[in-house]
Amino acid sequence: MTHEITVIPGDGIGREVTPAAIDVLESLEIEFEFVEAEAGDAVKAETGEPLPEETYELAASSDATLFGAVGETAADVILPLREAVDSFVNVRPAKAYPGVEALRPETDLVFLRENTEGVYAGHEDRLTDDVATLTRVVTESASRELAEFACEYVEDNGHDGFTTVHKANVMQETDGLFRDTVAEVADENGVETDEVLMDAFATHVCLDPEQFDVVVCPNLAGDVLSDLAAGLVGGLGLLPSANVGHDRALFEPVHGTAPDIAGEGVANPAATIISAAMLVEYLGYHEEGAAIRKAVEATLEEGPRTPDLGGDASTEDVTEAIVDRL
Ligand code: GGG
Repeated sequence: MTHEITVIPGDGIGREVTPAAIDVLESLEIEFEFVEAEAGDAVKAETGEPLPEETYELAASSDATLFGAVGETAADVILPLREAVDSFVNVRPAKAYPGVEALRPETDLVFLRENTEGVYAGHEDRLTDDVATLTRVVTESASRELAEFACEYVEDNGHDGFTTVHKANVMQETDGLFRDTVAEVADENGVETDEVLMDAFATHVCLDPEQFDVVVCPNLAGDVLSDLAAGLVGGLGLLPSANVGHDRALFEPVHGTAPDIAGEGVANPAATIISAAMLVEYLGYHEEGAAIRKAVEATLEEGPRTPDLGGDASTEDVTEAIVDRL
């Protein structure tokens, strides 16, 4: 069986780390057909359109999508692409690896981020020169769907329960609805939960990350707090993600385009390659996914490493080492 995978490298280091992940996928004994599509800042500069219709349609119809990174056009590209794959949750594991210098080497977290609404729902207006507004949307149905996924996720992956992160003491209606719905679903499913205000979470996760495991949170909080967790484990080059929908999914590193190093060939491919591991696991190839993870972990521990991790290897060197280990 051949799996059709849409590949959207995007901009900046997205164009360097995506081919690295393809090299890894091509070294597996799985049949893929990769269809490359454009989106992002460069294609907008060329055509005026950041997300060509063809790219949207490909993501909406292929078995899975591998996405690199976009910069200024994030709202015009990644948000519609998540809609194209009907994604309701963004799974973002943030874990420290042996051999990688980390502020908190004991960190091992998984963020389950609501992926359709909150302040990312797109209801933003410029009313006057002085006033801009944003409507924050939270629905019972999206909160319920996320919570149901979280209950299944903790059961399937052997976790004891999850922590809900919110700011319901200030955003009483929106995060109040989010918090209450998530608690209700956990209760219906017999899953243990606790809850923490998102500002307190930011402090506690820095001081003692081990007290958290699976973290369920609204959209913006999940985006920001997972980047914070990247700081605890050694950097954004290590965080993969899966945008999971009902029938398809899109996989991307958590990092952006990294304009400071783009074009130098030294971007860390680990986040995208682990995202590729999540992709093959999503397609049902668990042994292959585990093998990719093992090869990445061995390479992080023994080298070669890219400069963000203190090494002097190139993206290609690291990718080759991972493929060799596979
Ligand atoms: N691959 C990740 C990427 O391009 N990130 C840009 C970004 O700003 N993403 C916002 C989001 O994840 O919601």
